[in-house]
Amino acid sequence: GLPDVRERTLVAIKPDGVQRRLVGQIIQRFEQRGFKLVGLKMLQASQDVLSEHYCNLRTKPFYNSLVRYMTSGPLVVMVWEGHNVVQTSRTMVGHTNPAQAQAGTVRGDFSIHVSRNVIHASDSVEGAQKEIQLWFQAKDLLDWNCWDQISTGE
Ligand code: DGI
Repeated sequence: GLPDVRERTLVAIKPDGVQRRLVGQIIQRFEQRGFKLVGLKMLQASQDVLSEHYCNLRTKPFYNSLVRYMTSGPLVVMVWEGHNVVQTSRTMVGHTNPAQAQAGTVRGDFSIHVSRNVIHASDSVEGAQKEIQLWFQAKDLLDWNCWDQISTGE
């Protein structure tokens, strides 16, 4: 059958990634891999959105410090589209704990501690759908097609 090229995932560069000027390098990895950027914004997250985003972690001992970190500065939140993008993005991001993340992954290349691990990516197709709805309005996701050739209109 045909691959599902319309699968989407939510990726967020966390405040430490923005502070450390890693935005360009991270976006480059996703473009280079072949995924399509369909949504992008920079924002300072509210506690409300984060408590929804991390609702499965509310009982964890690190939850309060996680929310403090995630609201401490701007995030760059993106939606990427393409075949198998959810699973491939998780592989590109690497293990939650940077100490166990492979070199070549974002976390394995740019971080050393689980509480400052630079990037988020949805962990399942269903999770991605929920997260995309939480962070984006449908009108802010753009459905664009690759040009076969550049048309100048002249
Ligand atoms: O999907 P992930 O971000 O890889 O992992 P997750 O959903 O289990 O946890 C969400 C975030 O919570 C993770 O990126 C960093 C933080 N976190 C997870 N486990 C720990 C943690 N933070 C601290 N300080 N200690 C932890 O054990």
